[in-house]
Amino acid sequence: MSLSEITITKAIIERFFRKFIECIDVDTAIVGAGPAGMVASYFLAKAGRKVAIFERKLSAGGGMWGGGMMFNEIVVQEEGKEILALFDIATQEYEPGYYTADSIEATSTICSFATKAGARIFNCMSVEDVMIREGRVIGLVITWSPVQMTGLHVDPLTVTAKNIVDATGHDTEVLSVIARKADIKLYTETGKILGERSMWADKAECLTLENTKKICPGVYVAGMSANAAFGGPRMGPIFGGMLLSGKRVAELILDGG
Ligand code: 48F
Repeated sequence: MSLSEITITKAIIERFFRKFIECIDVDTAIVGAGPAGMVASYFLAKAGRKVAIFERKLSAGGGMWGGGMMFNEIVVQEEGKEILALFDIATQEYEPGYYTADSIEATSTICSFATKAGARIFNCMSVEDVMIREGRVIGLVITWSPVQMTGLHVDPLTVTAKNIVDATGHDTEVLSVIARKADIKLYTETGKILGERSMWADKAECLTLENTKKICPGVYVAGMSANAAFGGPRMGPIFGGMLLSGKRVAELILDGG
């Protein structure tokens, strides 16, 4: 049988749009496919929720591929190791309480579990704005990342979601747009984004979990974005907090809290 380029083209276009149209109204829309966003999507999809992640970059995985300073190993503590074990990711004890994992195995495996559980990841799509009705964030405004990167004057499209998770990492991009454009007070001390503090791994790992919560009507924060929102420190290449935060935000959404 000879292959037709036109059939290949039609297959990609039709199958992509079928996938995309199923995700323009979802239970949970997650912004950012870093470790926190991907773990959250896995637990939500596994529980039967319709969940889509919008990721700016070509690859899912955020800051986990590069380990620490591009040495592609990550460190997790005991609780983080338990999450990696759920995904069958190998860990090795370094010293009591410190475990290492290959960052490529960890990132690719979590991505695989999430997508096989039914989470849809839309890569090369950037969230540039939100939709708000009666004080609640009800959706996201999305565009192709290359459109943003090249500054083309093209209007975006929209998706709606019952729950939105800002898992955009250090930059808290969803919250930043809410803070800039809407009169919504965030559930922080000042009602605004408090901003990330300097490195303190021990404190940051605990706070990441504490700070994983609803931040305003319709929106949760997870991962580094949670710490940045609530003024917590960064933690560097220890990833247990990110993984646990992803699981926690999924639990909160499933509990409706
Ligand atoms: O930064 P990232 O990995 O966030 P995370 O899950 O994990 C943080 C750690 O990687 C590390 C750390 C912990 O040890 O400090 O930094 O909290 O992943 C965030 C993802 O969000 C994407 C971005 O490309 C990255 O892959 N992203 C950010 N803004 C947008 C976005 C946006 N506006 N639209 C779509 N994707």
